[in-house]
Amino acid sequence: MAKLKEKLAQTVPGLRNDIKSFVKEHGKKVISEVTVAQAYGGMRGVRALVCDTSVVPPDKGLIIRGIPIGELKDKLPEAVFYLLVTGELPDDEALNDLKKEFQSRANVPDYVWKALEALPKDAHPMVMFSLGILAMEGESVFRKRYTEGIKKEEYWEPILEDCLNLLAKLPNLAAGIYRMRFNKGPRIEPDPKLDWAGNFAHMLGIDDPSGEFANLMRLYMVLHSDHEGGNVSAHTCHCVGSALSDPYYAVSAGLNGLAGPLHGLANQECLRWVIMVKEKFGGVPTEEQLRQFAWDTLNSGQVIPGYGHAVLRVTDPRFTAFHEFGLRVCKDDVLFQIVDKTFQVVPDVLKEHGKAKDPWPNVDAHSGCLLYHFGLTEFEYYTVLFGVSRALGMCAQLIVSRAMGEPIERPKSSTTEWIKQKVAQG
Ligand code: CMX
Repeated sequence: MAKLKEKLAQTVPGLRNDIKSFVKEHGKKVISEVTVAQAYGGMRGVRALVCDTSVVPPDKGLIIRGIPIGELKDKLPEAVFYLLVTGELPDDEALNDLKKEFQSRANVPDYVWKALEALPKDAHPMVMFSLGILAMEGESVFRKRYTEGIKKEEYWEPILEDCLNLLAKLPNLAAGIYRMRFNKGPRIEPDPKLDWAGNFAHMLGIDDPSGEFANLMRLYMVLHSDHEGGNVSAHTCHCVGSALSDPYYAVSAGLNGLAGPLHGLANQECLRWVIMVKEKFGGVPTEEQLRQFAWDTLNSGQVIPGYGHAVLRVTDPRFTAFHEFGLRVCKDDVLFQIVDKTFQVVPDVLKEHGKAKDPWPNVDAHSGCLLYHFGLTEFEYYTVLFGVSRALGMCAQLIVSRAMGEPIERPKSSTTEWIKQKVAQG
């Protein structure tokens, strides 16, 4: 039995019993209230979801199973996945075991490539990615076992199996999409000696004599892996998975939410904005020019992509991790310098503008310029990279949800009339 499965087999029964008795004893305790403004305002701050893989304190940013993301930036994504699922970092044996699991399951079936080739040539890479995953649904072990009849206590086992199969294939699928969509030549076969993200870099086919692009991919995959449970992609995946739709359905659904410009697509939008700055000013602008450009963006009714956050109220530590990488690897790059200068100028502009609750940069403000530096210039593709990484967290959350025996999600909605009556009653 794979080490990760062995570990879960030891811990899941205790975890489930713990939650069961906790809810039995304290089920009536109130942990959150809902105001009218919250009901109409995207449920911001309402605590009605459980997610144990990570938390995002507004003043600190992402913490995975108790470890701040800044302390995980030199880990492999495989190790972070193990941490997300189990709550512990793997030892060398468990890490190597998981690496082998991913290597041995990496093959993407031929019918997926045929389905993708049938799409319009200008299909968005996120459409191709989500569809490629959905096309593989027939591979689901969970669906097969469920149809045969499986006990609820055992759901997590075939869900783990599906998640390992799916995650193993994602770098291969995503790299194949890159090469197909942007006419980069034939697909590159995975190298069985490489780690998950290293292999992804290899299959993308970006020239990488220094090995730093592969390092960027490792960092990228770690930084975007999870962001607690209420963001659009995680919540969607969780909700779909709660209907016992298998991980192919659930992750594909989550990715469709990630594809929105207020969520994962912001990295594409962000680089577009930075390149507009470069083109307008023929290089790095002065602070005053940049300040004016930011105001022009706001005055035309647009958001400044890469800034603001629904939860965070400080500079995103993932932005900081990318910034440190950029300082080490490409500090003379013009786009890096524009991102750097934007960081010095935009928070004050947003504060003066007075609307955004969080004037600080999020992760999307930085990732694009680093990818661009290494020659990955097709920014329509950037959300796919985010998606490969975020699938780690979505899968980890699915495994934990089924391990805990969570029921189908079904909150109560209300009509505006009901809310008005409720308010009138005082
Ligand atoms: N530029 C301009 N205005 C902004 C802004 C920005 N970067 N961030 C927030 N605002 C505005 C909002 O549009 C809103 O305006 P209205 O009252 O006119 O609707 C107001 O400030 C209040 O918004 P908020 O409560 O601070 O932010 P929300 O929780 O509603 O939204 C987010 C959060 C991320 C969607 C928003 O900050 C935004 O649109 N940012 C730019 C896009 C972006 O970077 N998205 C990536 C987020 C990270 C991710 O999920 O990947």
